[in-house]
Amino acid sequence: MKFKSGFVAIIGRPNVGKSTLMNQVIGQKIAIMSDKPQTTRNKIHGVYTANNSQIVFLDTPGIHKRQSKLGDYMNQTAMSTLHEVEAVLFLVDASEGMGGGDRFIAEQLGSIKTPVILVMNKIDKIEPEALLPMITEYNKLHEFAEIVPISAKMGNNVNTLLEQVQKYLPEGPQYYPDDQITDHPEQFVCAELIREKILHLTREEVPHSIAVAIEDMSVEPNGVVHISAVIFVERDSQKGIIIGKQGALLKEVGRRARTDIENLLGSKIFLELWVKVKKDWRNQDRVLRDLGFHK
Ligand code: GDP
Ligand code: K
Ligand code: MG
Repeated sequence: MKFKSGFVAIIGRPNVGKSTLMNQVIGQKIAIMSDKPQTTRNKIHGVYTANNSQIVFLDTPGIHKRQSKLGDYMNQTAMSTLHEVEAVLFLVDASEGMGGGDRFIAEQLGSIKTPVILVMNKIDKIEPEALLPMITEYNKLHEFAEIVPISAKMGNNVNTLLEQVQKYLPEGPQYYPDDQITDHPEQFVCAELIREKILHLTREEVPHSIAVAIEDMSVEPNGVVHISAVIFVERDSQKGIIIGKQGALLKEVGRRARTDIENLLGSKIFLELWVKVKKDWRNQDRVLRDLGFHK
């Protein structure tokens, strides 16, 4: 039997469970999760190697209606990715029914020839009878290659989904070794872990205006990894929120992030966090580039 491999994109509006699915498949916390929308901005590659095949997953940032240059960038990235992959997983939240965001994405799919698998997630929250009418609705918008109901959280039917995906892989090389699950630099994952902690610990108004950049990551002679990270916010008031009373919130962010990063790297770390105000960073192309959003 020849080895099969290929790239597969995961798309869907915020909070349908893309990161949860990725984590369920890959089995390690790589894609970050939060109840707040838009926590995943960059593509995250997860690699699943099994059954003489390898699937390289791209957790694409959401396809959104235009809001800012960052929104535009995310749309472009997401759409161009869809042409380059072997299959697209379009995730929807079966417990909520079709919403405007789902419809918007389904309409964008019209222009691509790549097979799209409709993945109806969160079936643990619904009665099975609720699926059929929803499938009928979705079928009106696009000709899906497959329709697979799953629970990413519980793991139900996720193996079936993987088998379906494997059908669409061409013969190809093993791109990554068996034990490699991501090709992103560790710095990116560290920044995402820090951002995740902030999102969990702050209120609604802050998350959309933050970005985390790793300024320095170096191993000291005693083996401790020294990481210096800057948290960018748009307003002084947000800086105050993130720092918290007598630095309490920032300390807690650091404590939680350090635990996760130490697990990830398997070594002791020293984490230094700075908060800087960078006005309107979301609309400045250069700043976006500085933060690693390459066009
Ligand atoms: P993303 O924005 O599409 O990446 O969504 P996330 O993976 O961050 O998930 C958003 C929320 O939905 C989280 O609270 C998840 O725990 C929850 N969630 C994801 N998949 C499932 C599922 O299969 N069942 C249930 N009940 N909750 C889920
Ligand atoms: K999310
Ligand atoms: Mg996500």
